Amino acid sequence: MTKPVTQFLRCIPKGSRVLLLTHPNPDPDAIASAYALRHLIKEKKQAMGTIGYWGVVGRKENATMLDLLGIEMVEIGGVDPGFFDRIVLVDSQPGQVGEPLGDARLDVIIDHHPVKPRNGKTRYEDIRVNYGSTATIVTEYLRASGTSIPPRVSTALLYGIKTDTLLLSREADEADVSAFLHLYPLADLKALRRIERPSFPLEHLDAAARAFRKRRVCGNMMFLNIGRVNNENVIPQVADFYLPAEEIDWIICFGKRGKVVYISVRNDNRRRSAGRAVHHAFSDMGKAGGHRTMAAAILPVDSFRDGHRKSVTLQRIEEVVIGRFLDAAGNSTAE
Ligand SMILES: [Mn+2]
Repeated sequence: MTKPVTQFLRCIPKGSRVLLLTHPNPDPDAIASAYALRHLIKEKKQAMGTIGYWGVVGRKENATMLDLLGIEMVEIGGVDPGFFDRIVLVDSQPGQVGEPLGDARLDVIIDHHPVKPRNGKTRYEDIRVNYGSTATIVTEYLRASGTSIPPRVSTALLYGIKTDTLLLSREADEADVSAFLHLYPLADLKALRRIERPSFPLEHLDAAARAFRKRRVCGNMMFLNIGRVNNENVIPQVADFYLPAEEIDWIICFGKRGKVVYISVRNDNRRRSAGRAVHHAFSDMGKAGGHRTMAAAILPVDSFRDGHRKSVTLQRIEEVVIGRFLDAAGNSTAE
């Protein structure tokens, strides 16, 4: 039987231009998989890969990952799919991708999520639902093709596997463990530590403390209004910081920078999806979406306007965020 990596590489013409597309609001697994495939097709096919994403790269960890490993991604809103000879979708399947590419063809899908029924033909699909991460599949491609894995690529893949499997404690397959062991000695562990434990600037701690004093708790949800910020990264960081709070399953943290309101949502409660709640609550106002346990929205301040009133106050933002989120989450028991 032909090896999967051989079948994949057959779909990539020599010297071609390839769009490596992640899902919306890409997580480390999606980013790492696209980044490592970019390396593979460059080595094997002299092909030029561009990593495309849409939505939000919200977490400080993800931003640090891009920064430290020198991973470049482009927002696909500004990309013409016609420019590319091939489009490869990683860590996702159409339907999860949404509409921004219109009906552009997909040539390859590499994923580990449950198979979604759909129309549309591809050249090659490798969907392994028993795997804990797409990074594991891509690691196997690199190994099977005899491609060397540089430290940056190993570090990205290792981080992808770690986050998607919660350090091999969730839905991990033997293949994930094997990929992990292969990558571990090749990775830059110092960089990995810096990605996993981004430093917490003192002004972020200040903002966290202020927001906590004015917290609003509704059942198992805690709303934290950070107010005006100079750097929107503080918002997801504070949301992560308070998530372990006792009796709290949800953190909804928000703030305003210039003419934009940023909202980060985290949840511990695996029965409900943060991404769905955020999408439901805010998608008519701006960008909104995410995953089961973490989600984000980026909304123009103007979308908070109250009829004829000229300015949008922080108080108004808080009321809208809390009101809409409680509605969306179907929880009306406010404290
Ligand atoms: Mn994944």
